[in-house]
Amino acid sequence: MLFILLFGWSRAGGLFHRLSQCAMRSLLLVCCSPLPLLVAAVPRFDSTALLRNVLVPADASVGSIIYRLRASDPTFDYPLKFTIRGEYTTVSVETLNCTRFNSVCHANVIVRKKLDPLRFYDFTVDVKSFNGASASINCSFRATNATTPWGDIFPGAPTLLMVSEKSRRNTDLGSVIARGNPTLPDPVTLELWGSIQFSLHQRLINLRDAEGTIVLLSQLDYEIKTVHHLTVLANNPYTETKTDTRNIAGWPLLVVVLDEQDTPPIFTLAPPTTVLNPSLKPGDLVLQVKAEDGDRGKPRKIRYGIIPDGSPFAAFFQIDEETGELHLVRPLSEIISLSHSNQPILLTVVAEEVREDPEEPPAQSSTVRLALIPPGVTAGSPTFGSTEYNALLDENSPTGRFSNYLKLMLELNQEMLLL
Ligand SMILES: [Ca+2]
Ligand SMILES: [Ca+2]
Repeated sequence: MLFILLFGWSRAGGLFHRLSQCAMRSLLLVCCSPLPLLVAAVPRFDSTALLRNVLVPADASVGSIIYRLRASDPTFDYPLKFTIRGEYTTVSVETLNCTRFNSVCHANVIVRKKLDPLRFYDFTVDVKSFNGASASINCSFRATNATTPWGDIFPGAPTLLMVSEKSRRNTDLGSVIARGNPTLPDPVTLELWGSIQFSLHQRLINLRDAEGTIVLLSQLDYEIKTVHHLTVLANNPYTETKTDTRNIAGWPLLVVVLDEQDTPPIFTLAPPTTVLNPSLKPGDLVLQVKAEDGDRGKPRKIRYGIIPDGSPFAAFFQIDEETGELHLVRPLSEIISLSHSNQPILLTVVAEEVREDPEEPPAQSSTVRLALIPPGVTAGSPTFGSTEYNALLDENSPTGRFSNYLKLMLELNQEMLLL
C-alpha cells in the first residue's frame, strides 16, 4: 500500500519525482521494513517455470538444454545472475544475456553428465540482483526411461542446410516446424542460437505450432568458416507428459558453406632473398615457389610464370609452369657483368589459376617479388654504389661535414640493397 502511495506521489510531480530509482529502492527498504513488502524486494522465480518434479528422458544428450528458468525483480534491480549452488556436476546453469533494461531474465539448465534412468536429481539455484539481493529455489527432476520423440517435436526438420558463400543477406536457408504442448495455454515459441550471421523468422501455423525460417543476416565466407553450428530452441514444445515435462527442446542444425571462386592464389613458398651460388650453371635449379588457390573447397590448378617487368634479368631465368622451379638458363658471368654495382636482381613471379569450368568466374592471379643476390654481394652489408663520389665543400666548412656526406651515401646504398 505504502509502495503504491509513494509511487503515485512521485508520478504526480511531488517531492519524490526527483528521486532516482535507486533512492526509491532504499526508501522502500527503510520505510517498509519490516513490512511484508520487504520480501518482495528480492528477485522472484517465475512460478510457471520452477523446475520441480520435472520429468526428463534419460536420452537427453550431454550439453543439451533441459529447462529454461525465469526470474524477475520487483525493484527492477537488473541484471539478474543465476548460479547453481555448491559443486553440483550433473547439470549447470547458464544465465542468458540480461541487461539493466530487462524486465525478466532467463537461464538455461544444461545436462553435463549422462542421466541415469529413474534417478532423482536435486540441486539448488540462486538468483541474485545487481545490488546483491538474492533468492533461491530447490530444483528436482527425475530421469525417465522414455525416448525423446524428436519427430513429433520438430516434424520433418532438416539437420543440414547448404548455402553458397555467394548467397546474399536475407536469403531464406530453410525452415523448421516445432509443435506446441497441448497441455499448455501458450503456443510454442522459437529461438535461434549459435551465430549472429543468422536469424529466425517465426510464424504460428495454427494455435499451438510454429514455423521458423532461418535467414541469412550477412554474407558467409568459406575461407573464414566452412560450417556453422546452430540450435533452434522451442519453448513450450510438444512433450509426452507422462515421461517428459521439460519446458524447452533444442534442434541442432548444421549450416554448410559452399565454396565459390572468389579468392586468388596464395603463395605458400616464395623465398624473399636467394644468394646465387657461384657454381650455378645454366639449367641448374635456383629456387622453387609454390602457391595454392585461396579457394580451398574446390581449388583450381596453378600455373607459374615470370613477368618480364622490363627487367633485363627475366631472360636469364626460366620457371617450370607446373612445379614452380626456377632454373638458370644463361651463364652466371653474364648476370654479374650486367648487374649494376652488384645490386640484387628482382624477379616478379606470377601464380595463375586454371579455369576449366565455363560457368565459373574468371581465373585470378597473384604475384610475388623475389630478390636474387649475385655472388660476392652479401645481403644486408653496406656497399658503395659508385666508384667515386664528388662533393663541393665551402672554404672553412665546419669539421665533420664531408664525413656526414659519406655516411649518408653509405646509408642510402644499404637501403637500396635491402629493397
Ligand atoms: Ca580462386
Ligand atoms: Ca571461396
